[in-house]
Amino acid sequence: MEFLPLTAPGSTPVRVMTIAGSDSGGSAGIQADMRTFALLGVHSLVAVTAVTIQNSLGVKGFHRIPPAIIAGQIEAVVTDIGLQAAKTGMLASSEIVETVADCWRALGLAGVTPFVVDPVCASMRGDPLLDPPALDTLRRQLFPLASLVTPNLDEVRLLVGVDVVDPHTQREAAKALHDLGPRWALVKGGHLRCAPDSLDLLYDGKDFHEFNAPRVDTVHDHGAGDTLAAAIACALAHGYSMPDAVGFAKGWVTECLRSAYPLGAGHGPVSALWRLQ
Ligand code: PXL
Repeated sequence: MEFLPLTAPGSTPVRVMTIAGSDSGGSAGIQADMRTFALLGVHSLVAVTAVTIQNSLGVKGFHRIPPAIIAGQIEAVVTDIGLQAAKTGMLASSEIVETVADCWRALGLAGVTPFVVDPVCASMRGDPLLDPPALDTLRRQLFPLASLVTPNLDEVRLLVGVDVVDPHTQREAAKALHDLGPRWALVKGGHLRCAPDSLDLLYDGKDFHEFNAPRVDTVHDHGAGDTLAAAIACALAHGYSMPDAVGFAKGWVTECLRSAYPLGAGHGPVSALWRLQ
């Protein structure tokens, strides 16, 4: 597959920020984002929103970081280091969603810096990672600032009430998501487990773009959504168009799924480490 351009040793690479939660098991969240950033040659900037207590069997609990600390992290790096793109993951509460949206606007990043919003609502096992009232804050405050939103099918159901079962309902969902204000909406088909392929649908209010890949048969898919959104943010940071960034990231996450490994007694992570082979 293609790779992103690398910077010469000693020169400053492209910077991308993840605004997300920590996974103590190292499979999803910030840890997945940073692995993808590093292996794509991108410098990781981090605003921690929550700390989960987690292993391969599930999320046992989490601590929300105070909003002022989250805003402080974002402001500190934006005003000094600068960034070419950002992505959000677990935002945990309505207050945190609002803080991130306020920061994005106040720092003059809205409409200027690519912003990928992955609306993480729950872990793959169904452990909640977002307080229910925060769904509305996501829809109303964060989505209108997003260059792209990347919900999976469970998140689509929660956000726009569409049950995606076929290509027709996938298009309906893309339109409903786009109506909430993001520049682009990506409806990921990976959770449609009866389908032989994993088909993601991208929509900008005008044209549909399809991204297909053979379904990778593995139970070790923890962090797949995070990895996809992280790779999209890296490609956007390099100036890719949205369709090209999604196409690149789809190839990346498919390779990471093929190299997924067992970990603990539950589900293991998708692995960006294949890039080191
Ligand atoms: O994959 C979604 C996700 C994002 N962020 C954190 C997570 C998870 C899933 O478990 O734990 C911190």
